[in-house]
Amino acid sequence: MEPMTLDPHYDDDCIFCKILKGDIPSYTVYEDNIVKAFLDISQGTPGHTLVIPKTHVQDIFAYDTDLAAAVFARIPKIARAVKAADPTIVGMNIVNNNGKVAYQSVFHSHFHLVPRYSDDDDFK
Ligand code: DGP
Repeated sequence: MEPMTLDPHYDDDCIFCKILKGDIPSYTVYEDNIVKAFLDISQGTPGHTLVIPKTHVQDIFAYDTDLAAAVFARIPKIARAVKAADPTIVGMNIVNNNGKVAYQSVFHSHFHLVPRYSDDDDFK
């Protein structure tokens, strides 16, 4: 696949665009020319990370094919890096909500990487 260049556009009312512009601080986990990964402000489990495209895309329905391919290709790599950071991570939920009815609360597409631990309550 040819390396993709991104000509980002931002929505002035979008919290995640503000994070991309550096107007709101975030704890960056990974970043390149296409995506930024940062810790979710509300940690479902320790290490809960959000992966977002570095341009405003409202939801899964709004991606063009090239950007979708570039973003999706990065998710396993970032998931592996999060998992490698802590040997007690034994699994991971990857969640993507689209639309209010599907519990999307920030309307800039994002993928939740939620690490799972062997002592998570669910597994006791
Ligand atoms: P969702 O419900 O799928 O749209 O998830 C949105 C997530 O975004 C939610 O888990 C909390 C997180 N979030 C909202 N505002 C901020 C913020 O300002 N900084 C960070 N790091 N995360 C945020």
